[in-house]
This record gives sequence, C-alpha cells and structure tokens, in this order.
Amino acid sequence: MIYGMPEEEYIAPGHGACAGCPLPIITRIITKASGEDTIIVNATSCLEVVTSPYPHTSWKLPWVHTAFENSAAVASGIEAAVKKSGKKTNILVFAGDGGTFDIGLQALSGMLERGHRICFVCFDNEAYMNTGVQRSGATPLHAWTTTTPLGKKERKKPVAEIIASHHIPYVASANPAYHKDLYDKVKKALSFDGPSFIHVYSPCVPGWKYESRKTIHICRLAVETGAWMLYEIENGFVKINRTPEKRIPVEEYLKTQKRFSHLSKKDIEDIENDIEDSWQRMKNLEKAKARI
Ligand SMILES: Cc1ncc(C[n+]2csc(CCOP(=O)(O)OP(=O)(O)O)c2C)c(N)n1
Ligand code: SF4
Ligand SMILES: [Mg+2]
Repeated sequence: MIYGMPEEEYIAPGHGACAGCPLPIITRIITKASGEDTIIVNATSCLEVVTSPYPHTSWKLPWVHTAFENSAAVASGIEAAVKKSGKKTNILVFAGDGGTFDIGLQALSGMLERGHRICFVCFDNEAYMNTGVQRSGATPLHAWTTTTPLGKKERKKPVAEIIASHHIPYVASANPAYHKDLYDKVKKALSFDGPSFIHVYSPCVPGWKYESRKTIHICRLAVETGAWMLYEIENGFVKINRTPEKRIPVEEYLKTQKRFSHLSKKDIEDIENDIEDSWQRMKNLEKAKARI
C-alpha cells in the first residue's frame, strides 16, 4: 500500500492528456479502489480520446468506448450479463460533464431507475473540452467558454441532487486533491448493491486557461473557497464532509483561471451568492436529517 491505496496500476504511463490534466490521476485512484475485476464503460470525452488512440490503449482493464449519450445504457446491459453469470465484477462508467449533465442524462436516469449495480463517475471539467470548450449544463455562472464569450448567464445544473432524487443508495462529490477521500468514496460506492454516482472536480488546463503546474493548487482552492463542496448523500441523507473554518474569498480561486478574467465586481458578488446559496441548501438538508 502507498498513501493508503494499493500499488497496482490499471492505467499505463503512456497517454495523450495535456501536461497538468488531472484525468490520469483521478482514473488511477478510482481504478485502484475498484481493483482488477472491473469493466470500464467510457463515454466519448477527453478521457476516452487521450487513452485510446487506435491501435494503442492506456487501459489495463476491459474497456469499452460508448457514444456520448448512451454510456449508462451500455453499462446496464453489461451489468445484466454479469449478474446473470453470478459474478461480482465492478462496472464503472466514466463520462464527462457533457456526457452526464446534458446528453447522457436520459440514459443515466433509466440506469438509476432500474437499479443496476453500476458506479457512474462524472469528470466535471465544466465544459465540452475535447470539442473546443463549449458550454455545458455544468459550466458555472459567468465562466467564459467559446459559446459564452461574455460569460455564462445561467447557474450550474445541480446534477447530484437530481441523481439523488432517484432514491439510489449513494451519491458523493470528490476532488483529486483529497485523494484518499476519493478512494474511500469509490470503495463505499461499490459496496452497495445498487447504483452509485461520484461527481469528481476535474480542472482543464487549456479550457480554464491556467498554468499546468497549478492543477492541485486550484483543486484545493476550490474546496477552501467553498466553490466545490465535498459531501455524500447516503440513502438520501446528506452529509457534508468538509466545512472550511473560514472560507477563503472566492476571488482567490477565480483569479487563478483566465476563464474568469473578464469578471466585474457585480459578477463576483453573483458568484459569491451562488456559492452561499448552494451551501445553505446542503446545510439545511443535512440539518433536517430528511431524505432527499
Ligand atoms: C451525439 C453527439 N453529439 C456531439 C458529439 C461531439 N462530441 C463528442 S465529445 C463532446 C463533448 C464532450 O464533453 P464532456 O462530456 O464534458 O467531456 P470532455 O471532453 O469535457 O472531457 C462532443 C460535443 C458526439 N460525439 N455525439
Ligand atoms: S483538454 Fe483539458 S480535460 Fe482534455 S486532456 Fe487537456 S487538460 Fe485534460
Ligand atoms: Mg467536460
């Protein structure tokens, strides 16, 4: 074991991700938790593109590429076959925010409703990155993308809450700067006999426009400013995992990324209010001890 995780690696060192991309770190941690008896279903996304340029692959596990919209449907079929054969193989879906919040949501909702034992992992880099940084339902308020040149006018879609409303056993948010927390959450997700969802924060160097060496620094700042909340929703009950004693002003986070370089004072206030509102909603749910 190293840093509380097994030494086995299921992603080979060769891949085409940008320098500083957190996707290889995140997938290494997650597959260490799921182990060698795992099948990966990977929706079209940056992760799929950078790990599978034909005829090469970075994957040391059975892996299937699916279309952008149907990863949860393909995984459901695999799970039904695995179940029928009496095996306990772990099935992981890896999809981007576009493949989860937007075009993949219908298939995902069906998978959750049918109760398949699948852990669906969303890598949230807050835009459609491999096609050129177009806005998605996950893009945060006022962020620049190529299709929101003046900043996005809408708030981020609360996808984890939508997913939890399907009454599934486990939903969690995670961040690669808190690697053991991510590892433990995947282990826990796979311990349930039903669907689970892990929402992973995943900065993108060219899409967010920051220096590649700052990835983990930005990951930490996201949590310390409250811009990314770490929580679990287990059988409908919300538990916030980390509440910063005193939140660092969000401006410190925003100024690390050029996608926010155009913001006015009012825009920053809107973002602060958005963060506060999300925290209040989750705190109220936790305090109420009522099931989502
Ligand atoms: C039906 C369909 N529409 C559009 C595309 C083009 N396309 C492929 S991946 C992608 C964006 C993926 O975004 P996301 O899921 O966030 O993954 P990321 O690239 O950011 O990792 C798009 C628009 C496609 N493959 N299929
Ligand atoms: S474009 Fe972004 S998400 Fe894609 S490989 Fe590069 S850093 Fe990673
Ligand atoms: Mg994306």
